[in-house]
Amino acid sequence: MTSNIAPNADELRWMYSHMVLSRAFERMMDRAYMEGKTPVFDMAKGPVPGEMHLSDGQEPCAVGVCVHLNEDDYAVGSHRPHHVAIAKGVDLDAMTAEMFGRESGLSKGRGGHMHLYDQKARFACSGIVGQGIGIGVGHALAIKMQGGNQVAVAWVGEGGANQGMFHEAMNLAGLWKLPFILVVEDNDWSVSVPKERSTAIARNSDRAASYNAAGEYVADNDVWGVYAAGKRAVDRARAGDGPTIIEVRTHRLVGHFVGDPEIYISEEKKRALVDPLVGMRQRLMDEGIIDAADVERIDRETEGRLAAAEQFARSSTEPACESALDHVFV
Ligand SMILES: Cc1ncc(C[n+]2csc(CCOP(=O)(O)OP(=O)(O)O)c2C)c(N)n1
Repeated sequence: MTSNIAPNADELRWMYSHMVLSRAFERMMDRAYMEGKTPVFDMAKGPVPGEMHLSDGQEPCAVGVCVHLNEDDYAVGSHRPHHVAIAKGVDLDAMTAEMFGRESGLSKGRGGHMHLYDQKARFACSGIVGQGIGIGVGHALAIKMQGGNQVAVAWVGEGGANQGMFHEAMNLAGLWKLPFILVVEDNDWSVSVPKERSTAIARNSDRAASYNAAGEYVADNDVWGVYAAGKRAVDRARAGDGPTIIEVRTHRLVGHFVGDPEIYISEEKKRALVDPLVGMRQRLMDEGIIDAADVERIDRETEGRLAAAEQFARSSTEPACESALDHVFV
């Protein structure tokens, strides 16, 4: 959809700095995660145990929508949640500590990277693919029943959009005209299965018509496109006009999980991937929104912020073995 909705300079700087923070966070976690896991990859080893799904390349899907949200709006990420958590303002120290499995983590170290929960930032996510859609629609129903003016947004991969939850939850969101937005991150792959082998229709935004929802398609993983689609969707939701499905054609620049040998993708395809952060930085510099000194300052501040978060996580205590069944459903 063409539009004259465009971000102002402050919004552009906010989106850029959060993309930088998200990318640098992923690079830090990649390094920390791989500690102790080689020479034979063992995901139980090292200071960050378990699986790890990073979001390098998908940052526009998060910042382009979260820039329109307030602290009391709700966000539900997928199993690939860090870019959304960072754009929604989740506590960085507690998020990092959670991924290191420490007591000071968001979920006291019990949840790990796919189960981040921050009540203040109103952020949650789930490792169960597709289930965040139901949680998001639940938030939207609660908003409507309480007469609030907030919106609820959930993010899902294009593979997860084929789960039953997508259809059940979108049906209720449309039926009850809930203030709900679903962002489908089409990164082409569901692990190693390409979209054309999993999905009967080319664009998930076309499915919106079945649910009395609006559909928005963003073809090129750029912040400006996601910003405009996000603005229309949030305005619609706050005005009581019901849900929107936004599909963004995005790319993950890294494997499905850290350690993925990616044998299903050709070197040629990998080389063709375009980094949205590089493109955004260049455009902002060309348009005089930021200069080389700003780029350096933002990088330096980001580095300092992340070093503090990593230090906080590493110096926090691990939960005691006797407490393994505390804070969990048994
Ligand atoms: C219900 C469920 N089925 C299977 C899995 C295993 N799994 C984890 S990620 C994933 C692929 C998800 O693909 P997509 O939704 O496109 O998101 P992407 O990983 O590309 O971001 C699968 C099958 C799971 N976590 N939950």
